Amino acid sequence: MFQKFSNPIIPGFNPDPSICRVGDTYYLVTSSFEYFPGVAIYRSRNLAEWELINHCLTRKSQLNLTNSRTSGGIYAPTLRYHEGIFYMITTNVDDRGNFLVYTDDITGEWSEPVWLSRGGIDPSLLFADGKVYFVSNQDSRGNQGIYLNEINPQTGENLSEEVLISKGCIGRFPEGPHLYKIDGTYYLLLAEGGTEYGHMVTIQRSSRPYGPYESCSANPVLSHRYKEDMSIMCTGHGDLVEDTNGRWWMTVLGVRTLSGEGYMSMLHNLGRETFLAPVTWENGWPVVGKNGTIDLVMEADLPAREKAAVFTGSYLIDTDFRPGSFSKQYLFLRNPEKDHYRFDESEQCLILSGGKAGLSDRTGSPTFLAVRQTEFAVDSKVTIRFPDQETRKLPDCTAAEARENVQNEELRCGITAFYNNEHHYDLCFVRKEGVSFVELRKQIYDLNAAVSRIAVPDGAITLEIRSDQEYYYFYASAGTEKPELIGKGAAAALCTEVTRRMSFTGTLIGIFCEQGTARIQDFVVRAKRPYK
Ligand code: 6LW
Repeated sequence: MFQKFSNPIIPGFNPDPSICRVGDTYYLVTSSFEYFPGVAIYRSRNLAEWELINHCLTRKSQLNLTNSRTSGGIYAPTLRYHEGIFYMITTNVDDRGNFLVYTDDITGEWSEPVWLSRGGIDPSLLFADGKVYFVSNQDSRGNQGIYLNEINPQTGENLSEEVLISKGCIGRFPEGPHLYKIDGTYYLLLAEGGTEYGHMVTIQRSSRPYGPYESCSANPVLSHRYKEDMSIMCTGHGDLVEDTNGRWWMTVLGVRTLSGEGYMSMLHNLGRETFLAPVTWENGWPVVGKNGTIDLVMEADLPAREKAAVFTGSYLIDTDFRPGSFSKQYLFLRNPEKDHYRFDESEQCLILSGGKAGLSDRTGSPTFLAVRQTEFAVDSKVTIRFPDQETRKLPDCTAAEARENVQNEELRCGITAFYNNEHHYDLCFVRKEGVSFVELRKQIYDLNAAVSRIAVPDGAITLEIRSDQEYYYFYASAGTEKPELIGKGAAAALCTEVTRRMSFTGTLIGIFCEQGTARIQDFVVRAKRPYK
């Protein structure tokens, strides 16, 4: 039965989606770059509503981000299922490159990495003909192009020579290859044109896995490169899945630009998100979405009923930090120092212990935990308390922490809208030489400055970030006071398009602590999706 669904199906920084189906359940993974844990796993029964259920890479032995650059680490993943085993293959561009992990329980632990000798990025697998085919966008000698060979997925051993099967159809940078065998025909789906505003999905087919391949005359089968309505742009990096009713679907990445009523923008701050397109087949070729484009609201024959016809309204992002219910939404920058995040059972609060590592550093792992900003409009807040002024010691922090707090020349803790180390706005509760104040700091490229500051009393302080498509607004309050607007920062400065080097992530809303210890209570992030 046809019904409406909203795009993106997985909002916020969720790029390079890859999907597979097991029975009547759909699973999808997205890339995670310098963030830990790595490769989020989502689950759905109807393709329109998704739940974050786990991550593939939850141990440093699987995901060493020590040397991860900004927008380095984990690039595009592929998720496949074969004979009771899930396989996820991806690339750690700041470690040893392409590797795969596998499990028989997608909600549990995954294997140690099986490293592969093939170069390049965007690896993918096809289980067919009693073989395991492996494609990526380079061969093991660094030659560019879509190369195919057979491997043993348990050992990573190459079982056949690497063969160049495609140099792309119509665009530069052929990447994101996925190979399928559908009704005896081999299909090669590609991303071309680069992941920005020229992004495209193309498809080719052959009667043999090693080709020769015939390009679809309607290529690109999906692209927004010529679309005048710029609310969704950069669509590409697709993956195909057949549903329980024999209908086909494509997941793709795309961006919601900061365009609004009557004005266009080629900027996006939420990162590349995951979108869904219905697919039909004509003459053995896929027809994707509305003649190769997708909309924020679409109508299609979903494989199961969706709860809300079209999603609007607001929702809470899970920010629970209690042991046993610690939110799967939380991301850390590179590999976190676990003992910098302690939960105080008696007062039900999170104790953050920060060192010198800060949000503007290009390396290291500052004391910082964050959730994806999933909508332009969010209301987020956190209540922070520093060590007691007299004793300068939290009731139960260690003597070492108490000494550190006393000696600290500047203890700071706060809430941040964080894109990367050169693009973030931090609302900080600061204690410096015994004086407490709240300041709004902005890091934009090499400009790092406090742009406003207010004195505050000792005791608990509540800091808030509210946002819309134009600005982030920063508020502070003590006790039951009315929140006071401290300042604002343009959303445009936290966008992928403005970073000095190519970047691939999205803005997060997080909490952080530097040079001391603070207690965190009531971290709340509410996202609002106002569709036309
Ligand atoms: C991804 C590749 C790409 O691996 O960006 O620009 C990389 N194209 O397909 C990171 O998302």
